[in-house]
Amino acid sequence: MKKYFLLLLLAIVGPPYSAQPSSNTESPSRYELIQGNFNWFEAKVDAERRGGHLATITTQQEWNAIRNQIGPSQLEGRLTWLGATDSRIEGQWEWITGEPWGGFLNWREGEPNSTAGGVESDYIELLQLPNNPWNDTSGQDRLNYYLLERPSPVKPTIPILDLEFVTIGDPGNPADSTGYGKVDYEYLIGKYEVNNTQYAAFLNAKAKTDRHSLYDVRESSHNGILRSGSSGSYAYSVKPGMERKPGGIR
Ligand SMILES: [Ca+2]
Ligand SMILES: [Ca+2]
Ligand SMILES: [Ca+2]
Repeated sequence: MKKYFLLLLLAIVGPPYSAQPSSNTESPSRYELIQGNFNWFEAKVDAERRGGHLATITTQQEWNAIRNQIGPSQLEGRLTWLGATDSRIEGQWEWITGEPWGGFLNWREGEPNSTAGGVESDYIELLQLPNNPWNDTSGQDRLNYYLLERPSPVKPTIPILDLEFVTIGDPGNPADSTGYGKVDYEYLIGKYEVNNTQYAAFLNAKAKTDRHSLYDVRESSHNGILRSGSSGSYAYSVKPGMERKPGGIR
């Protein structure tokens, strides 16, 4: 019974990770404009030295996140290197991280045009224009900025983005002989049990202040998840050996 209650709560509160890569303010910024004097190759090395890479903009959501974090006016005032090239096969653009190409494209009209003054254009810069359309240019150009992307601060060991839910219909069903079981509305419930690793990630995302009592204190001595810290900064970790056991439950 309890288990279903937890899953139901999970369904109500929503999956732990919505698409908000830039909303985490506790770690160094996910995206940063780095100022200097770089050709593309120097910018790439500098980004790696800082523990990141030249930014890859693979979705509209990511571009929105970058603009939110850095500020459109900051970006639009600058020529900025990105982490993409067609140097291996002319015309076949690739992100330097190997992420799939084509989920988001922002070429300026007429670009990519493959050459600039007779020089191969195999590298992408963000242009100094509204919404920063892309231009292919020579990697030897010297720009004063590149866009640094750091790895996501949250790296769940088990993917929890893809939780599957099923709709529970039949609103207004009668209660069973215990008096429970009646629900007056349609709702979603997790299709599979979540395990402790997933549930701890959920708690870390949603229960720093545990307003909804998502962590069951009464069962803390024998469930699979430990809580430390104080309200507002609670942190949750999985007890060794309990990682794949059903979440939140002993
Ligand atoms: Ca990226
Ligand atoms: Ca090219
Ligand atoms: Ca061009």
